[in-house]
Amino acid sequence: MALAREAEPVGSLHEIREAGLARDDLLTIYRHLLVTRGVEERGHILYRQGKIPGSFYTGRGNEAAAVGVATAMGPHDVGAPLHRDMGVQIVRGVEPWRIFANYMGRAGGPAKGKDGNVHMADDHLGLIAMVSHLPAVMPVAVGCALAFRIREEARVAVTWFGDGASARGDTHEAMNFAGVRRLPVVFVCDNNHWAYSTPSHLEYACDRIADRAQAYGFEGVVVDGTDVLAVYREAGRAIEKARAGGGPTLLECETMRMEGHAAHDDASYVPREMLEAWAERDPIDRFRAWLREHAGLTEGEEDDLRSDVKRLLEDAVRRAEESPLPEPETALEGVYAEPGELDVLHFP
Ligand SMILES: Cc1ncc(C[n+]2csc(CCOP(=O)(O)OP(=O)(O)O)c2C)c(N)n1
Repeated sequence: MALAREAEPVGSLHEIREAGLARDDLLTIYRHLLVTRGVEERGHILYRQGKIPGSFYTGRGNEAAAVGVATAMGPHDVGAPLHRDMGVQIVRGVEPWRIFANYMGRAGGPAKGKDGNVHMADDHLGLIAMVSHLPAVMPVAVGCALAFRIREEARVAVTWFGDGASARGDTHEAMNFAGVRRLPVVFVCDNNHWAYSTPSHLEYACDRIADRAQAYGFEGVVVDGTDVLAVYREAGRAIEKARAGGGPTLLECETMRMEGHAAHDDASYVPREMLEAWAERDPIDRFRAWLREHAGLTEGEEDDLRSDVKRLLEDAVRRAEESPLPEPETALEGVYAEPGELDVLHFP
């Protein structure tokens, strides 16, 4: 029996207005979804052209989960998104050209050419860089939440992890400590049903990963991660609850990894019927249909939006390719934070 609360879908425009979103905000969310997918599609082309070293990851299928949560964050909150959460980078304001530059190891990327793919962060936008040992970032986000508590700042930390990462010790330690101290942190699980080639039933034995929240002393919620508005509403509730002193929430976004683990993986171990069923619930198609039905999205508006995004991405690729590779003598710059950088609010 599941212990976590199962979130309802969002029905009407009225309901979403109550949750604080005007029509323009809805169009911005749609734009963010399109940019998120567009960045990853363009990136994949650059990868195939041999312009991106290393590997290439996408979050196809997870766009609504990432964009929905990030839209609910406040400007001074911090987030630690992972490799399926490009939408968080986009919503927080990382310009696409800098993402392409990061992919290509150029000096203009957030990692300034010192790291590649989605290993990037802009601390001025409240973003913490991911590392490959995925849930290792969760105690870091909990540490941010503890700092907010000690400094009496009304800020919240949001930290993402996958179904596979949920089995690691760092996840337990982060959630236990956050629960004990009732810290202002939201744990977001992107449950995309696969951890590389390992399916859910070989990863955890409870019904829902969010069921575990009860054992840590806080609320667990499961939301359809392909429904951007439901994700926004539930993330908003969790974030504002944390800000008000109500402690952590574990929000499990149910999604599907629609592509291989990374570009080198054809995901032949994933049943085709499973992919076909989830393709029917494509998050961008779903939101477009909702906007047409409930917010009067017209074809003209959609065309304008799409050509605007296309232009943005073309300019972004051009600008990233113009960005130089880093100079060797900059290798040690920015590796450690300077004391003066440690204690500043974002968006000062
Ligand atoms: C400690 C550790 N073990 C293995 C890996 C290799 N690895 C990277 S991502 C991944 C799967 C992670 O699965 P999940 O947490 O469900 O996230 P997903 O990739 O499905 O979004 C693996 C095995 C790693 N990066 N770190």
